[in-house]
Amino acid sequence: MSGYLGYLSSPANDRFAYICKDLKPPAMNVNRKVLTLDEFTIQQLREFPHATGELSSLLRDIGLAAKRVNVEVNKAGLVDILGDAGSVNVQGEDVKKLDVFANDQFTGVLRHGISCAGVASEEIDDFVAFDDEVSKNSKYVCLYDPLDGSGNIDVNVSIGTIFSVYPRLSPRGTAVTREDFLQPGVRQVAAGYIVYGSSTMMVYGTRRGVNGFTLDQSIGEFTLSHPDIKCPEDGRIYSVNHGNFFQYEQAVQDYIQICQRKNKSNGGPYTQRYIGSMVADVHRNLIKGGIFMYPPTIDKPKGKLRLMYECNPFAFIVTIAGGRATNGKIRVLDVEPTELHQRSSLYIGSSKMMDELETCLNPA
Ligand code: P6P
Repeated sequence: MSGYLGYLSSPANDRFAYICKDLKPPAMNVNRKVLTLDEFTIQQLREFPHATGELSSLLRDIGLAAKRVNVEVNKAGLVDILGDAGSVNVQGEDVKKLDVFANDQFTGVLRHGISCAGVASEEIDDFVAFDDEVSKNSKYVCLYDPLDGSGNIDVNVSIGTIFSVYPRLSPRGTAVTREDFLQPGVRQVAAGYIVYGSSTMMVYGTRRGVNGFTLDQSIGEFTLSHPDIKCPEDGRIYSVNHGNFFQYEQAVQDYIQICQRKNKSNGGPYTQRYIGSMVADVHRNLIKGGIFMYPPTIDKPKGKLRLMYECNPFAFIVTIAGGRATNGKIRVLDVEPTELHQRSSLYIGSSKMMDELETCLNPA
């Protein structure tokens, strides 16, 4: 008897017995090779024999810090047991605010790596020049928001880390300078984020593309789960804080109402989705298609989000993936920064949705 035996019930009840003739047993994918982040970055490096490996090493460092942060974020719900920030935990250690803890993790791995000469962080007033010889001779600087949306932790909403990598401008062997950090986003060599959500994912883009890695807790490694991410050209999700509607300029109100009026006959209906955690909102739109907006408001006329470590990294990733990002006037990536923590308005997402938005913002 050839074929693949399906069910086999007791002889007394052959109603459930069937024999699928000529079906091959499903191919047992017993050893599907799942690339870890380390393997992927090394594979990418092998394809560029002249590369120094410093960027690959930096990305692996970020992955290590992200795994450490993930452990603490997952415990955050237990803060009452572990003690709130400022208290002392059962090991007698001072419990830090999670964003301070996250900042320490990313700063620590980068300081002790071989690729980063200095950092700037949402948690630190000024940039930090690493002063040991190896770091001073390193090629890159890194800017990050170590734990964006941390206000959502105590209600168990997804939060994230956002990072941006630039080649330094100052000579290697010297301490980095402010100019190394105040570069337009178009000069980034890599940017990415970690979303600590229903699963923990690290997504990063280089000029070769955007790839997503999901943390496999069973082996403690980020594994390639979303190769070559492309931002859908169109979408039906718009993300904006409606609570600020009457603070937005008229053109933004007009676009929001275009979204609200979408139906089956004009490319809709659209759905409004706003988590209030940028990493979660932009990640969803990157995967499913959509537009995320944080326009200027009366209270925040320059916008709320930070240019260097929120807007620029996402603008780089989404642009590499085929989408677009502007501040309402020009590409975010082309903004010449003047301050480390300067704010920017942000419109980012699927190119066709950005086209329609721009008919409102910049009518012909
Ligand atoms: P609002 C979180 O505080 C954050 O910086 C982003 O992650 C998020 O997109 C935005 O602020 C939400 O701001 O004013 O809508 O609550």
